[in-house]
Amino acid sequence: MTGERVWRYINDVLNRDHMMHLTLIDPDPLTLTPEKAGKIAKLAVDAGTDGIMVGGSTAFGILDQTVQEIKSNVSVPVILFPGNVNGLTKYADAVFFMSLLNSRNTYWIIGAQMLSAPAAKMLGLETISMAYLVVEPGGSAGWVGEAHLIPRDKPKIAAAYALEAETIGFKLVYLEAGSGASTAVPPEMVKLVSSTIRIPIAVGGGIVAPDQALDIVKAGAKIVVQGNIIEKTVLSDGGRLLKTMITRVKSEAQKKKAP
Ligand code: 1GP
Repeated sequence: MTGERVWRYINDVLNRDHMMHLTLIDPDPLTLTPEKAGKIAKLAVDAGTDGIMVGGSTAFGILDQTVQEIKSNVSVPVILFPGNVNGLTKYADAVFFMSLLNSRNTYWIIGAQMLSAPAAKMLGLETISMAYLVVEPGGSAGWVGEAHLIPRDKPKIAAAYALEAETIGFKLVYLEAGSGASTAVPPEMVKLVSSTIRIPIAVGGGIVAPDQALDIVKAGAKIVVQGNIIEKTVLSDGGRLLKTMITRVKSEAQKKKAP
């Protein structure tokens, strides 16, 4: 799919709910098969998530099949969240075309993007440019991406990067603490970034409790991304915890925007 259909969908959800919840699924041939990914996606959508992100760094040959399985289970957009140039598939609706702005290695800032841009075009994928900023502790994304990690107590650095991203023309800024991080991005950092830029801010990494998601949304995040906690809970509780969390966060976002 080309055009801006998914970008319009994102904006429609943000206009309607004042926030968006995305579920990240990281396929893995041993632990997260396509069939399991399809089930998780369905339960997450039933619980209220607005879209499915699919990582590619651990997919090892099952990315096409995983996205097809998810697509056959849900009707919300499936957006790729690639960890490298091999994270693309024509079966997805769009790709977050990311640049890890605080990497020390130009490969993660512009090299991988140069190598994969022709493939994204050839596959007909909608590209949504996203500035990716990795904050301490950073997890595997920080280690693999050779990030010069943004210190948790230095929100001004994150805000300066975000302003640079907005100035250059990125559509979104993603503040990443790392998948499975012991601590999520601090709300104080989200608050300063959101008061500095107008483009939407996505936040992910280590968000496991409803209160954490609430604090992040109150601080101004527009997109909350959760992966691990969803993979761990939805198959056993049928999506109850996730539904409670999304309902609370969406109702808080409505209050925040109420006149
Ligand atoms: C990782 O930010 C995402 O890139 C999601 O993190 O798996 O910790 O929810 P979690």
